[in-house]
Amino acid sequence: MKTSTQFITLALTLTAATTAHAAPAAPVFSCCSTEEHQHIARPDDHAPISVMGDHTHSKGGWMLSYRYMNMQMDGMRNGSDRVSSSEVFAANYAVAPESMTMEMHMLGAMYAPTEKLTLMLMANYIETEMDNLVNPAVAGMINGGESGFTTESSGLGDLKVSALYRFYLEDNRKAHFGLGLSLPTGSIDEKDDTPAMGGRQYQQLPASMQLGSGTFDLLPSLTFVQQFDEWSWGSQMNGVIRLQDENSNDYRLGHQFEWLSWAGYNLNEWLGLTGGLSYKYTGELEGDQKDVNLMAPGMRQSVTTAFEENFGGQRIDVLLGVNLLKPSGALAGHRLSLDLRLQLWQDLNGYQLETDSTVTIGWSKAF
Ligand SMILES: [Cu+2]
Repeated sequence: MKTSTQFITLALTLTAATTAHAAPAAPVFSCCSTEEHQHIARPDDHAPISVMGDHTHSKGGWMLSYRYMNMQMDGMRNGSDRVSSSEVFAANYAVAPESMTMEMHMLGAMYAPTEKLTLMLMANYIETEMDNLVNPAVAGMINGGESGFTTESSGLGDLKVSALYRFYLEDNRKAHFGLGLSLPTGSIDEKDDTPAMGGRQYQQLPASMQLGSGTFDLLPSLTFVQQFDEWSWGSQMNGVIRLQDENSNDYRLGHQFEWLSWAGYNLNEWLGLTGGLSYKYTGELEGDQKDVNLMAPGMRQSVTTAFEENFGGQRIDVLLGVNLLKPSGALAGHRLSLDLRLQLWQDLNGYQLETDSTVTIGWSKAF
C-alpha cells in the first residue's frame, strides 16, 4: 500500500519536480558524487538503458557495457494514419515495405579522467531485415510474378565518441552536458537482390537499410537528474546534427531532436523500476540517393524509401524498464537492465513503416 501511494506521488511530482523540496534532501548521490560521499551504488543511478549519456562517473571511474536492441516495425502510416499496402500502391508506388526488424549490438566504454569530465566510446554492429510487398500490377514485370521479397544488411555501424561535462552538483541535484561526434564508419553501400526489369538484380539498398549515416554528425545533449532516498527523476534533451550537406551517396539523413523524462523507483537495494516518456523529432532526408532506382514500369515510382519525402516525422514513446544491480559481494557493480519503448503516437512524413516497439537489454560493470 505504501508502495502504490509512493508511485502515485512519484507520477504527480514528476512534472513539478524541479521545484519540489518535499523532504530535506540528503546527499544521496552515489555513482556521481564528490569524493567526500561514500560510494554506494543504487539501481536508479542509471536512466532506462535505452537512454545514452544519462550519467557521469567519479574521477578515475571506468564502465564497460554491452547493449542489445531489437526494433520492430510493422505496417505503414501516412501522417498519423495507418495505411494498407493497396493504398500505397494506389499512390503510384511499385513496392511497399511491409515490416522491418533492426537489431543492434552495442559495446560501450566510459572513463572519467576528472571529477567533472567523463569520456564515452560506443561501437555497434547492426543487422536489418525488411519484408516488401510488390504491386500486383507490376509483379509479373519486375518480380517474376512473386508478391514480395526480403532484403537484408548487416555490419558495423557508426562509431561514437563523446564527452560529458558535469557543470552542476548541489545537494541531490546534478546536471551535465554532452558533446559527441558520430564518425561515418558504418557502410552506406549495402546492396541486396531486389526486383528489376527482367528479374532480380544486386542493387543499392535505400537509406533506411544502410548501416551508417555517411556523414560526420554532432551529438549534443543536456541532462538533469535529481535523487531522493528511494526514487529519482531525470530529463534529457539530445540531438543529432548532420555536419555535412551530403554523404558520398549524394544525400544526408535528417537532423534529430529528442526530449525525454524518466523516473526511477527502487523497490530495494538491488531492484529498481523505471518509467518515462520520450518525444522525438526527425527531419526529412535531403538529396537523391545515388544508385537507388526511382522509376518502375508503367510510370510508377519504385519504392517509398527511395524518395526523400518519405523520411522523418515525430513520435511519442512510453518507456518501461527494470534495473538490477549487485551492490556488494562477488558480483558487486554488475548491472542488468531491460527497457521497453512502446509507441503512443506517431506522425510520419509521407509513407513510412511505423515503429511499434524497441526492446533494449543491457549489461554494465563499473570499476
Ligand atoms: Cu557509466
